[in-house]
Amino acid sequence: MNYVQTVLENLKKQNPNEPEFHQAATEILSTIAPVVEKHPEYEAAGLLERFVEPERVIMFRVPWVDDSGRVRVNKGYRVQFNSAIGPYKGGLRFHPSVNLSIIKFLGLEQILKNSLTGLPIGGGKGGADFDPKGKSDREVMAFCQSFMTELYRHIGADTDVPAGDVGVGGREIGYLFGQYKRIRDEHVGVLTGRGISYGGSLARKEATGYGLVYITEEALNACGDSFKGKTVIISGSGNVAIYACEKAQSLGAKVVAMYDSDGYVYDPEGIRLDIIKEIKEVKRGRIKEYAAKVKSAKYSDGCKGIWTIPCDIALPCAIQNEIDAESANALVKNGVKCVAEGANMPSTLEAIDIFQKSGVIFLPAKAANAGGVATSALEMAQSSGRLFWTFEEVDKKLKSIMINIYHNIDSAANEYGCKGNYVLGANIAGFLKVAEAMMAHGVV
Ligand code: NDP
Ligand code: 2IT
Repeated sequence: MNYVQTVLENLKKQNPNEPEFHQAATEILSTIAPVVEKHPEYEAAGLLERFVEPERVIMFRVPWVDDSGRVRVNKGYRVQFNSAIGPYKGGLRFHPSVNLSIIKFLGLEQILKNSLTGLPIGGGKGGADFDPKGKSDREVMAFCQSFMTELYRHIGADTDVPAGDVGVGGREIGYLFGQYKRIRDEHVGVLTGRGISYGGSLARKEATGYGLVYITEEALNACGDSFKGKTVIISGSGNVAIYACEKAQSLGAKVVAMYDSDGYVYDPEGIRLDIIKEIKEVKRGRIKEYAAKVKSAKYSDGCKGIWTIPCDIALPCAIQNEIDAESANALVKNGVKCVAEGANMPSTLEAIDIFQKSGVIFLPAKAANAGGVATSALEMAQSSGRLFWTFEEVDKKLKSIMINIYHNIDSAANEYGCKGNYVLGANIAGFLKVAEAMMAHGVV
């Protein structure tokens, strides 16, 4: 067994019952093998063993009181995975499915994603098995205050800067920031995705979805194509999905389907995003309501069916492993040309293999959805410099970061003789910078 295989086997043995973490590690380690072979000093320095082991894992009790007066207890997490190139940076996920395996897979991915942005941010991730859905604002506030009452001692503007992810949007960031400020008595950039009135960056809300479409447009342009006139499917109807839809539509695409965790809507006339925003952003409602409001739309229960709708471009923007082999085969059979991941690890390893073997342009999450965290780093820069950039300035920087990421992962793939393999390109380009920094720091 070579070095990479040994590290992966040990990781699986030492971290049993963490299937998502194994999946992300397998994808990464299997593609960086050629780099590791070129650099025997990495093995001598135990670099990979250190790379796959979080620097610190924090797990804590989050007690809070619900509206009926009952005490509830959730599990809170922060995985501070790698700080070689900058302070830990990555979102918080509040969802009942959250466990250590999910937070570790997200943290590991985040290291390489953050490296790809070209900005000085390390990798971290956190969250809780708390479900904000169906809770009152007061319950969400009580939970966020309790969560921060433990988390505050582990984070800081130069140490670890959390942000949003599934279930954590502007409302939750506001409550978390309020509690941090109250405990520490500091108004600093300790969280990103903050409201504009208290130091957030313009365009952060839009950044992940817009960035996804910018990099996809660049990849399409590289083969003489574009979003214009294309039929697009977007899964999810949260923050990433909504702004991916907005930008894709503005480039002339027709988005025909979206979903939430209950089911999907298919609207062959093209999704009316104003109605989706009203349902999701204003009322926190269910996507089913769209079909009641729009005559041309049809609602179906369950999510999987969305991938059987014919499309040119698929943008999975909901959750890990939402596209399995069966769904990938359905997309390919219906002629999909490009799949770009807005969500983290939405395609299983089998699905990725199917896309790549079928010649589909496949843009992996750590490159395709890096626009969110890149704009978070721009928010950090504005906070520490006491600057406030216009929407246009931030959007322009975001676009140029995404275009750079595309060219970096494309060059890395070419350099290693795997033209068009953006999974390999992204892993190698992201890893090299982290490895260089870790080597420079010695054994730490
Ligand atoms: P939101 O909470 O705003 O939206 C999540 C969406 O995914 C909702 O429509 C939700 O439906 C759906 N969803 C969640 N779980 C499932 C499930 N098991 N099956 C089907 N649908 C599901 O989160 P975001 O838009 O912020 O995040 C979406 C994805 O993008 C995640 O993978 C996240 O890690 C990734 N990401 C987010 C970034 C950001 O800046 N926010 C940056 C980079 C990546 P429902 O409401 O019914 O639960
Ligand atoms: O997965 C991600 O990159 C995010 N949820 C955004 C992280 C951030 O710090 O903005």
